Amino acid sequence: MEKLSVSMIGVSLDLGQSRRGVDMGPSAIRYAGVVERLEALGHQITDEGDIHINAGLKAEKSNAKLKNLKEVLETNQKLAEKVESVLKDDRFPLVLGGDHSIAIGTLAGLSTKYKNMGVIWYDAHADMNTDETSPSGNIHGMPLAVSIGRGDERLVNLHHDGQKIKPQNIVIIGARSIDPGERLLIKELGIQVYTMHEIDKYGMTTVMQKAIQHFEDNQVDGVHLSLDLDALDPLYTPGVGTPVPGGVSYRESHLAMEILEESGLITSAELVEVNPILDERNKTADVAVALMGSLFGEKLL
Ligand code: B3U
Ligand code: MN
Ligand code: MN
Repeated sequence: MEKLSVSMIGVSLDLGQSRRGVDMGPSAIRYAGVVERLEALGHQITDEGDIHINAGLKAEKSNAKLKNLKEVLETNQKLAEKVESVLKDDRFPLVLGGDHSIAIGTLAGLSTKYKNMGVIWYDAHADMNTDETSPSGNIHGMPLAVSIGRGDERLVNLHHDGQKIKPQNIVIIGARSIDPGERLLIKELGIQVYTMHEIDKYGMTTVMQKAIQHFEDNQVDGVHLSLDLDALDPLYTPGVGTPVPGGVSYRESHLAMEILEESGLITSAELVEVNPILDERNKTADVAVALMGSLFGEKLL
């Protein structure tokens, strides 16, 4: 692949869900050597540092349907602005979370440049709840719905008004925990979802080829990879807030990243939900960095 100029942005937000610790994700991923790994491949990396959150340990949880809305909005606004400025400098945004609510800001920033962007949502969950369908009130279960214009208007209109990505440009891979409201929305909008069933039945190669074909058919102008580490089986990535058994394997995930790299389509990426407190010796961050190696062009021979 061509050598990229990458801007790495950490977002130490853990208020989009209920278990503390995922705010330390960016540190854990840095500690696992992400910069060294990508530099060894010839890319130029600028670490932009972390976006800070104006909240102490006692964040406001009063709105049970949208927990910590204020902090999540503030952080995502800053992230959207940062992503937009990175794109203006013609650099590749690599965002390190934090919980998955930060995808709201990432996608808002990306949508200032990409008007027909594809999104790979690699996740055990669909993250398509709204404040009305969410069983938890956790905003990290809502970013895909928000980005297509569904849910609370303060989230939907972040950075600029309305829909940030088109539902037909989304491909969800690895899903195995989908709530009733999410299922209805997926059906209503005809979102492409490759659950564990399709991965088991057809294999990861076919699934990724179908996803790539779908993006090519839609003539997307970029593809964002949103990589939730809970897509993998907890055997490989135990350090996540909501582990779900029966996930994607380590090998399948490397293969998925390699196929994406070969496609040459990826124009931005984010890694989310790494929680060092729940992890075993930084195992999950190590896997995240190894997968970035494959996504950015690492080859065995
Ligand atoms: N779908 C559930 C659980 C969940 C979503 N994302 C994660 N967990 N990581 C919810 O709360 O919306
Ligand atoms: Mn997620
Ligand atoms: Mn998830």
